[in-house]
Formats: sequence, C-alpha cells, structure tokens
Amino acid sequence: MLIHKQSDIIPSEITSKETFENRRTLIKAAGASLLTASGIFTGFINGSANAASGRQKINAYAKSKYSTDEKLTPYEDVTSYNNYYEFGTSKTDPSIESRLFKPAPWTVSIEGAVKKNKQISIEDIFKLAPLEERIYRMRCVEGWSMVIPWVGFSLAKLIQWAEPTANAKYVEFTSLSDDLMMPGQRMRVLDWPYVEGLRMDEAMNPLTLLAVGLYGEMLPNQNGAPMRLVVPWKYGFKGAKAIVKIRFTENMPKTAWMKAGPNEYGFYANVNPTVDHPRWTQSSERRIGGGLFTPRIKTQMFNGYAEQVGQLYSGMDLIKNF
Ligand SMILES: Nc1nc2c(c(=O)[nH]1)N[C@H]1C(S)=C(S)[C@@H](COP(=O)(O)O)O[C@H]1N2
Ligand SMILES: [Mo]
Repeated sequence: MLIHKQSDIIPSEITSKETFENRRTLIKAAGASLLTASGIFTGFINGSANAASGRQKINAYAKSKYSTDEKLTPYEDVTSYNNYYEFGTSKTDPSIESRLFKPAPWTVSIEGAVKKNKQISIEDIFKLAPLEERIYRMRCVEGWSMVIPWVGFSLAKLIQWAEPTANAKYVEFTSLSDDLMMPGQRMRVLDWPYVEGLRMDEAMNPLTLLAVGLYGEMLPNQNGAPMRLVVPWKYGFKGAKAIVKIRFTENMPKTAWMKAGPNEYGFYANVNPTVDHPRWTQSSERRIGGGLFTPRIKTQMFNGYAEQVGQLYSGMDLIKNF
C-alpha cells in the first residue's frame, strides 16, 4: 500500500510465492525459540499457555451467528502473510519483527466527546462482554483476501460502556507509537502513529468487531495484539492494530492512509467491486492459502455483507465517498 509510481506492481505481488514459501520455512524453524509476552494474560483469561510456542488458548467463547461457512484460510497464512507497517512493509516482516513486542501491560485511553473520558485496562475491556468467535471474509485493498476465525466482541459494547455524548459523530482509533518495539516506525512510510476512523453508525453496527484473538487463541503480535479493529465490509486497512486510543469526535478523523494517498485510500474504504483503485481493479481477488493456481474470485459488494450494512450508505455517492 505504499504510494507507488504508475509502473509499480501491487505490493502483494512483489514477493513471489516461492520466496514467500521459503521465508515461511525459516519462520517456522525460528518459531520453536520464540519469546512472547502472551503468558502474562493467564491471570485474567480462562486460557492455557503453551510455553514452547508462546501460543495461548482462549477457552470460553460462543459461536456467532454472523460467521461465514467458507473454508478457513490456514493459520500459517493468517499469521505469516500480514500487513503491519510498524514492523516493516513486506508481508513476512510482521511475524518476524514483532517477536519481542510486548502486548502487556496495556491500557486504552478513551477520549473526546464521551462521558467515560478515562483509561481502561485490557483486563477490564475483557470484562465488558462475553467473547464470540466470528468467522469473517477479509479483503485487503491490494486485491487478496482471507477467511479468518476472529475472537472478540462487538465494538458497540465498548461504546455503550463509554457513553459518547451527542457531539460524537465519528470514532478515531490510534495504534501504538513506540519505535523501540516497532522498528518499522523508524522509517517514515506513514505519518505515525497509525490512525483510522469510522462514522458512529458504522462503529455501532454489530458486525464491527474488537478482536482479541483468532483461531481460538490470543491475538498473535503480528495480527494486532492485544486488541485490534475488524470491519469486514471494508478494506483491511480500516482494521487498526494494537489500539491505544479511542477518541470520539465531531469531525471526520484524518486517517494515516488518507494523509499518505488521498486519491487512493478514502475514509469509507467500503469494499466495492465497481469502484477501482486508481492503479488496479477491485472487481476480483486472490484468496490466500489456496495454492499457486487458485483462480481469482469475484469481489462482492460490501465484501458480501450488503444485507447487514448496505442501508448505512443509502443515498450516498459511493464513487465520491470511496
Ligand atoms: N497499526 C496498523 N494496523 C493495520 C495495518 C498497519 O500497517 N498498521 N495494516 C492494515 C492492513 S492494510 C491490513 S490488510 C490489515 C491486515 O491484518 P492481518 O495482518 O491481521 O491480516 O491490517 C490493517 N491494520
Ligand atoms: Mo490491506
């Protein structure tokens, strides 16, 4: 998603499948000696840690009615083919460079037009609502997609707890700023910290998820530990990772990607096969994990979630509001 010249290729295509598989073997080999901080969650999650892998199960969560029954993207792909520029711009950077990242202790600052204008610890966030597994189709603006079994709860639950005032028209999400733990921030590929935003009604839609896990385990660092946003009808970049601040605003937030490329990455970023990115088509996508010769599939309006969210945009010009 870097700002490319006309001649450039889509970043997801830069790493050939072969190089990707080779690197992945290396990552796997390194995996056994990983140091992670996820063990610290043992105290407040009904889960069990695996010291060798650093992976930690979440035991208690319900299945959600909002899940798709499509074939899941393999865990290996979900956790080693990532976009997370704080840890580098190649797909394999985040899983390698985030190994020493510590997602605890963690507090989230609630700010702006809201009654509970205060800090909340990640432990207290876990107490706001029961966890659910939501299997969502995910579509990156670069043209690839995955099906990911997230664990989390509707952002609406946190918003209800926070009690926004009548002035709150938008919600702004800010990711962690820490160039010691996030080596990619030493490069000015984006105006750090990473900022994203939603309109209030989008944020309140039950599909909008605060994710704390995937595949029944605590969120791996490269996927946005300890807490990230997941908005399945929008392009992946709306899903800010490692959130430290949630601010309720009267005006539309200035997102990191809008600052970087205003003609390419809009505020709405709704998945829309009829509105192409200036430099490539959005009409089809490559499902990750299906193997080398998997044919591209058609991208669906609102990523297939039109029934649930289409009415949020009735009367809006979706070419202007891309
Ligand atoms: N803080 C932060 N959040 C981010 C990004 C990022 O670079 N930094 N990349 C976004 C993009 S472009 C995508 S496609 C998704 C990828 O999420 P995943 O790696 O868990 O699949 O994260 C989004 N959230
Ligand atoms: Mo993306």
